[in-house]
Amino acid sequence: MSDASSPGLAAPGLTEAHRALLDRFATGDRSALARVISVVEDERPGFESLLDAILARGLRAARVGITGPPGAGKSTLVAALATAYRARGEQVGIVAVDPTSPFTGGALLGDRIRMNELATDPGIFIRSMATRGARGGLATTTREVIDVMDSFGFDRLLVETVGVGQADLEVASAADTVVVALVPESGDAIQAMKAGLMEIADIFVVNKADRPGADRVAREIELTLQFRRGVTLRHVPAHHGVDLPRMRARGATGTSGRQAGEAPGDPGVRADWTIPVLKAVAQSGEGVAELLDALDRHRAYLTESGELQRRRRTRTAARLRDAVERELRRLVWGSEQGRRIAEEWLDKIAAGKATPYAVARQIIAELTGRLYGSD
Ligand SMILES: Nc1nc2c(ncn2[C@@H]2O[C@H](COP(=O)(O)OP(=O)(O)OP(=O)(O)O)[C@@H](O)[C@H]2O)c(=O)[nH]1
Ligand SMILES: [Mg+2]
Repeated sequence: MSDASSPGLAAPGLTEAHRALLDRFATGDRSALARVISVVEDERPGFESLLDAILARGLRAARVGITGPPGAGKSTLVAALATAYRARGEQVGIVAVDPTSPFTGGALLGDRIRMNELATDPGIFIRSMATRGARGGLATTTREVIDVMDSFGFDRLLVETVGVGQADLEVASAADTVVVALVPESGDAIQAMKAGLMEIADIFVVNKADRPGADRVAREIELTLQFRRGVTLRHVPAHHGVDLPRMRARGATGTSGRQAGEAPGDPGVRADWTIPVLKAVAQSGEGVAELLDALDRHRAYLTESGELQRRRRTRTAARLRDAVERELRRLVWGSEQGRRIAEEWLDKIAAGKATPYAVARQIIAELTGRLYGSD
């Protein structure tokens, strides 16, 4: 890989047009950013080389994901956070992965006005992405668009996604910090647990606390966190000299299972993160300062504990797996030879003389010129 100042060298396959686009991208031209995102999102010819060149510039934004059920107030929270980060002088990128989000004009007029106000701020860039039905497709391109936004140079990236399916969880986990927004409506906390939101949350916000039931939902979440913590603690081996009563006392404040492990050499001390359960009225801005504070504290925790590095590494590993799978798909189905071998073997498979698995190995072996062992 070349250094960031010569992105062209990192991607020899860049077309002239993409090279020019990249130059404009590198100077902070927002229309170039929008264009790059479209190329990546639509997987237009040459998008991989373009991505290579862009990713070679490095990633450094503080990424915050906001997820939760439809209508929980995610966009309202994102708008409030964006405004607050702007007030600190940060450049803010917003990615909304949600077809019904106000960013795409699908919601009430009030939200749209708020978003439009945000959108006229040159320090804020908003991009909404449609949810696609394609198998796995959503998560893949979405994560790449987030990377593109990151490498453009925003200080802060806010990613809104509805927390309903696996793909949404994956998008949320492209963030360094995940905020789960819930509302007081009955059953929300239970739904959140079922949907796997408990596992990915670093911060909970019970939004719409102007409605009845917010305290109850907050308590339910606290209790669930406590319970999970209790279960985790029972597996801590006593002979490591861990001070169980002390840790249990900490666990009672709702410490999650998603923290760095024990500090090496000092098993009694953990770089812990206690998941806060906050209440907010996003519409009026109530509780937003507390959320900002929690986000700052989480950022500090991430860097001090080494957890940020660990999360980035996990993300990179997942990305690498995706990239390898995509390359393999392209190698096989993008080549005349691959398709031809598959075609030739179909009759034999049908006649019971071969299996798809054996043929798959055969195809890869022929295309890569490499023979597998029979193991
Ligand atoms: N009462 C009350 N309403 C709120 C609050 N926050 C947001 N809303 C309203 O709730 C509705 C949904 O808010 P959004 O911010 O669009 O929620 P969302 O989670 O982004 O919704 P989707 O993207 O469609 O899933 C809007 O009408 C908001 O004005 C709040 O704290 N209290
Ligand atoms: Mg929304």
